[in-house]
Amino acid sequence: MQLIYQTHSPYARKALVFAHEAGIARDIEVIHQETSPTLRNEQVFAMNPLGKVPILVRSGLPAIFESDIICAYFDTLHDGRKLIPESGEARWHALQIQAVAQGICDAGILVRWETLRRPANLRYPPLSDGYLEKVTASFDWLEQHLDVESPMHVGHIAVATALSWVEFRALADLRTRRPKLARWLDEFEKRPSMRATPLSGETHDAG
Ligand SMILES: N[C@@H](CCC(=O)N[C@@H](CS)C(=O)NCC(=O)O)C(=O)O
Repeated sequence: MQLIYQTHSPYARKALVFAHEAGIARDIEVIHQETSPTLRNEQVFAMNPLGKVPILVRSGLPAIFESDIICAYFDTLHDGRKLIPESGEARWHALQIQAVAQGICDAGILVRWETLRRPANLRYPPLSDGYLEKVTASFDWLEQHLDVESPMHVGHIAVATALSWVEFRALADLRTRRPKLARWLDEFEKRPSMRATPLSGETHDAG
């Protein structure tokens, strides 16, 4: 399998960390691609009409895109304990946590557009403030709801890769007032899966 990846994408890293935790990373060739809605990458669009990474290329089978779906597919490829709980409240909890992590990344990317990536004369501060509020409210929610003691699940992987990216991009302070979340993140960052997938690089936009 090939994972179409980006070294500064929290979503791509989520998929790769999941593969490491599931014990299948050695079956994956990682290929970096740059993407931006302002710079069309033909190779990426040929596999994903949304023009985004990550994408999983499978031999003789259709490509899979969207990190949630790639993780769900990876979970079918190993015989260990499932990282996406299969039933009951544990399943809904893990998926809810994952969704909040995805929302942090989605809103965080929009903050970056409004504060950095968009030309200065096209920025609209109330919009970046509104997106940033979603990010910080999600930190507060996670401080309350993240199940730091349970066996690792996809939600933990999604939150760790999202928060690690928030800090990589210096988007917001997540540590002040959220000691439980900060402690948990520091521990998670020590995992071999996180150490094997460091974030690096800059986004390449038009102009
Ligand atoms: N919901 C998608 C988000 C993927 C995504 O936004 N990837 C970014 C890189 S961090 C991208 O390729 N963006 C290019 C674009 O928006 O055109 C997922 O979870 O895989």
